Amino acid sequence: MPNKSLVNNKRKPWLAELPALGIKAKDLALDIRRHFSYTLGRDKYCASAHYAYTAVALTVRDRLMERWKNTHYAYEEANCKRAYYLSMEFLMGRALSNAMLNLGIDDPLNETLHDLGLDLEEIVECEQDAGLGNGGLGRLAACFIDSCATLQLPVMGYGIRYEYGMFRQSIENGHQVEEPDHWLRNGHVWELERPELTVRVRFGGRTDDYGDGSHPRRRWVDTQDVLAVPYDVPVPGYRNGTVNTLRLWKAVATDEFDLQDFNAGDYAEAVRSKNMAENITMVLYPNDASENGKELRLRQQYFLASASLQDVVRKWVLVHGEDFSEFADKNCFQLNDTHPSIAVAELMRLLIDEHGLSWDDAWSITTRCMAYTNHTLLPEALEKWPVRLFRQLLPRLLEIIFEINARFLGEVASRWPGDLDRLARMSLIEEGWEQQVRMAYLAIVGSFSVNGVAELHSHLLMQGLFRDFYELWPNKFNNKTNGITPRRWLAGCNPKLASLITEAIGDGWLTDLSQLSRLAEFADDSAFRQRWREIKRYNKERLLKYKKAELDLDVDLEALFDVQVKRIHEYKRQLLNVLHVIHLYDRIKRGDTSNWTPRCVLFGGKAAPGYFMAKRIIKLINNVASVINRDAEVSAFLKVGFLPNYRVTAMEYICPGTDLSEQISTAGKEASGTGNMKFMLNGALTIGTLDGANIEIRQEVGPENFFLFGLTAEEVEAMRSHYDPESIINGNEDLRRVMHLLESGHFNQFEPGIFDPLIQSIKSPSDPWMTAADFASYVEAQRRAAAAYLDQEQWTRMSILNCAASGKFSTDRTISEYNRDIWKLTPVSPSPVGAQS
Ligand code: B1N
Repeated sequence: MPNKSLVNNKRKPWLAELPALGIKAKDLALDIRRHFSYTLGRDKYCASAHYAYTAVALTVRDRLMERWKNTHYAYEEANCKRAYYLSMEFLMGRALSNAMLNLGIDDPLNETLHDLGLDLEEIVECEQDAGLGNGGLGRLAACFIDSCATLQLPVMGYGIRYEYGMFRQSIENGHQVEEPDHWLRNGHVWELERPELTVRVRFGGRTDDYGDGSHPRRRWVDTQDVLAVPYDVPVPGYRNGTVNTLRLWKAVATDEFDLQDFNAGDYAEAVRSKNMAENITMVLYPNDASENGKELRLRQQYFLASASLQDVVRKWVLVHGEDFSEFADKNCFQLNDTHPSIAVAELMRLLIDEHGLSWDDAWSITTRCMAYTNHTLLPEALEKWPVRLFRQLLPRLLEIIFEINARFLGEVASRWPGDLDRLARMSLIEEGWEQQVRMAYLAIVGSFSVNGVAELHSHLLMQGLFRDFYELWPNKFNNKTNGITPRRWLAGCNPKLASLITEAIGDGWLTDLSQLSRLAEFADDSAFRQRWREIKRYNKERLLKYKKAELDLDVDLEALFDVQVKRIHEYKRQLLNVLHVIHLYDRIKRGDTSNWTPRCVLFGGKAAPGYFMAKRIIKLINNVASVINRDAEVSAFLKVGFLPNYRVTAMEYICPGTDLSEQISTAGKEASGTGNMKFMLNGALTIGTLDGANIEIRQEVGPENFFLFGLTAEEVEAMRSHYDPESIINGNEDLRRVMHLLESGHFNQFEPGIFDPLIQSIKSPSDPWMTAADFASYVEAQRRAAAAYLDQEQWTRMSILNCAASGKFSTDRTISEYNRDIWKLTPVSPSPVGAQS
């Protein structure tokens, strides 16, 4: 424990425990006013909602603080094994309502705010999203640490405190425009700076030998160092007294860095080098499931890995001295994709260079405490770093990687003598015009566990991408199907549905989502169905109201709300959805509208700023929407909207109001998906391919409650060699007409040619996403969905059954499996607040 000397010191009364803070409405009211006046120094002339929000947040934070401390004490005293979730992204969203819910002070606080004349909705809206992630991978990390706290597992998140999170998206003339997200501008009440825990991270320089002949040692010298300052964010468990920690690192220049130049009179140079250092944590790379490939990104990765490992190792040494014999029994690092996988080499460096361990001891420790999760099979997302860049930026780590590789290839050679192809395939170093380090292989070789994020995905890893490694170490590989936290994604975002469910089956589902299965019997209760429908309708209205400013659509609440929100990516096939929308438009214009189901098709999602095709898809969606929405003849049948700036908070409004969830990626490409789970939990039906976790969703809910279409992953691969989209288009009258409308420029009358790249990609025999191949079966599945929706009683039944079958997709289940199979931690309960006073 860092401040050992301060603990149990009876002569320091200022360290004595405080009595617990009250959580009654009157206690809360007093604290809110106290923070407003004394902490923030505001008065009756400053009635701004922002300061009211801050005062409320501080009042809630105080209650977290005491539980946070008790949790810390409990872990120290239990001397327990711990796990660390290393991730370049934590897409946390807002914290206030979540903290209120998890602390169980939502009711008294609502009452307080009402008494104080404050509007809760308005207060909550003052909070910026902590958008420190791109999409599924970052949000998964956030759901994971929520579940770890709820399960009382001693797990800490380690990430980066980006000054600028995910960019804000606006739409101008149908195009995406990016604006910087300076989310810290008005302060961030949920973080606690801990400068006393600052560590030093090294870059550049060179290596040399020292030590004597019998003990040759390597060292890393002449480095340019950067300081890593931790900012801790509390992560409350659900009503259990546990508050875990998310530790985010900020890069700060060292003092000597600028002093040298400053004293030499070169002020500008001094500031420049300061900026260089502090640039490391300036901005989140906005690419989802694709490579970033920039030097600054590698700096970020090493910065995270090194700071986090140093933090853990320093604490270890404080308690155990230089005895690392039990380190691997007490610590486990879960690598969120390859982004932090340099941690494998960094732990070796720390143990060998800084703590004098032998290679073999260090390797034994490293490979017993690292575990790697893969999140994608897409080749463009598999990280490779040029050896040249490594040598320049991290020379000592490159040496270690070469040594790991030499020993590893020795092992491969002795298992498969003479198999040179295999050696080349499995080498951590890819040869070619430029040598590259294969980060996924480094992660696999350095870890005792490798997992995928859904059954199909893990299967494809073992049989495809990582087949050679699976043959060598079959027991390393496992599956952990993703999940979502039911606190944020049902209790928090859909309070009306949550109360109805609790009324029906009790509130056990909040921490044991499998209990939702008991809802199934209510599917046959027509009064229950009626209430279910009314809530869905209310949530649709709420969704439209939330987006009213940007989405000036006059939508019938009885219409089928058909929603696809996620990152814009070709493999996710927003294009296929647009083709279907154009097909519906074409039918309406032809007068083919008998038994029509009115629809409101909503899209949302950000395109990586450098991803041309994705940005063009956004433009197409907006142009198609504008043609359709302006056509009075179409109005009663179809509306189309693009929801700008999709983010965590937007999804909290969107998923409760959705009827039909679009999960239509090319089979084999979406590792898991998690949006699919959020929709299902909130009673949407899915139209989807057999991809990622869709397969398990369909298994859980039954094929009769899922609109399946499209080729399987196997069929996709089998079709590649003879894929002929032109003949598919010519053979399908519906698709032929849709392509004709597109090609005739109907949606870009004054912007000639802008959609040609999209049209060409659909028509190309090498279209990796095979959009045309799935069109007919997609349209047919959409017909089934539309027909099903006409029977509202039946649809509601299916909606209830979807929610009832979603229990598997809680991150509580996912995290229990990580813990059972990989981390093997014992839960620890802190003592209740005030117990020591
Ligand atoms: O991770 C999610 C999955 O549910 C999604 O299917 C998957 O696409 C997503 C590089 C990624 N995979 N890879 C990334 C993100 C940022 C980056 O810089 C890759 N994201 C996923 C959770 O398992």
